[in-house]
Amino acid sequence: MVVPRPVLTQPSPGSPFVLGPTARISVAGPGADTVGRLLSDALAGDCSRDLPVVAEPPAFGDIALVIAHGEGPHDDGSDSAEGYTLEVAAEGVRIGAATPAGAFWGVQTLRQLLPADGDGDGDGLTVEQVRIHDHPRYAYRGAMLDVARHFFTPAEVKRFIDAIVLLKVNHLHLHLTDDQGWRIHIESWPELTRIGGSTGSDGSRGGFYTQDEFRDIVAYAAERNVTVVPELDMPGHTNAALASYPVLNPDGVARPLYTGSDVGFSTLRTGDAVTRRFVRDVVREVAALTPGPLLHLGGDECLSTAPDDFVAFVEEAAHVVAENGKTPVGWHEMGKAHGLPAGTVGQYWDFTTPRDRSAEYAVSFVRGGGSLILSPSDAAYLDIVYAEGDPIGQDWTGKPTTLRDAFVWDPARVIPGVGDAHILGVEAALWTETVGTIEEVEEMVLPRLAAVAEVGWSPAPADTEPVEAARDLDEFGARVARLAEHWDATGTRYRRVPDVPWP
Ligand code: TNX
Repeated sequence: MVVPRPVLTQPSPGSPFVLGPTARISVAGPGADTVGRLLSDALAGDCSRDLPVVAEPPAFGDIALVIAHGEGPHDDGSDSAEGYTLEVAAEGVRIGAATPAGAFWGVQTLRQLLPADGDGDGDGLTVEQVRIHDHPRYAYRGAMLDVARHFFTPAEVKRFIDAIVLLKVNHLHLHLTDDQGWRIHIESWPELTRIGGSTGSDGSRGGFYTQDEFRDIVAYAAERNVTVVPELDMPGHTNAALASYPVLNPDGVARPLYTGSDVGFSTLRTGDAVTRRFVRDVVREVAALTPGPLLHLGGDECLSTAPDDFVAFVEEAAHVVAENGKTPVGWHEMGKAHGLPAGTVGQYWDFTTPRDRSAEYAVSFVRGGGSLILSPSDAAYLDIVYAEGDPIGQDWTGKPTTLRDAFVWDPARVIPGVGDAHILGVEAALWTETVGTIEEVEEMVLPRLAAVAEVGWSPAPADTEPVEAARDLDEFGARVARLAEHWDATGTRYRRVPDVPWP
């Protein structure tokens, strides 16, 4: 009963494991102590238990975490760095992995196998005997949080990270800049946050991360095997920057701050020396704050930038990213440019059935030696309403996105000619024009993120199998219902969609 569904689950008969009062977490191998501490912290929230972490061999009833070369699910031919094996027997639980990441995902599986018990009485914390071998289908399973439209504090971002890791999501894409706000302090352009960070959608309070706060978020994520992908959206979606510095505007006149929800009206003054310096400075500072390999440049919906200017601008900006040691990522429109650095990653946001020229733009990243992240907006845009008439959310995709819509699709069947070899992974995106609080964030994301996470982690359906047959919504819904126990125990909000037999 795990989400995402593991590669191989072999239940066996015999007495279950009981998480008894003397249970400890026994750790061995490099990085295992950190994973052990995170498991201990998680169990405190899930079932009000406080397990000591010890660097000793396991005794009867303990949970052992073993990180060593050769551990993990190698016997099925996989060499995924994020794989793990989990064995539950009456004598104890053993999680084996070759890396801390693998062990950490094994821990998330164990959390889901243990009944969540928010009352703290600790009775009945048992797990049936089972052997699980597991590794992800894609290296990239992402969740995007738009902190530009509505700002979310570092504590709220950490709460979001806590929610996504239970689902083995390993990338947090932070959409840091947009028309409504600039959220990362840039030492060389301080007005970006002083002015551009002062408001948000619907006149919300605004805010920004200092560089120290941002580093702290990145470190919190990294400890949980989550890589932060910062996005500086340009040359469109830049009104907050244009309000902060008159020189960045095509006419040299500062724009007023913007708190509405239109897109496509703003553009940097492309081809200009000051804009060039701006791009170099902001990319350099953000790259320096980012240990991860990816830096996202946006490039979406640049309806106010002349097509040739757009291409020249994104090519130059993407090369600046590469010069700073990062792989550029762009929304699929950036595929209009054919001079991007080799290996530039594209993020596809058109529908599960491509329209217009979106597939062609996406394919151009593959031609350039890059790969794709799939975020089809009719399946993986989690700001789209769940149901007609919802007070929160957008409906521009033409119909609500149900749990079924988020679940019943396959990344390798979206863009003709683009299969798993060219797909880095999947990402669910939460835009926040209409989403103002972290509780609302969670209700928009859960349970649909569980569906996208499973699409990204669990094995591909057989080529011959229609995707509708491969993804059994009833069976998935039953597993999602178990997740709700954890969400209830940890005070995480979720939407009680109709497809799930909620507890
Ligand atoms: C599209 S598609 C956007 C965002 C909006 C979102 C609202 C894309 C890359 N950008 O600017 O917030 O729709 O659903």
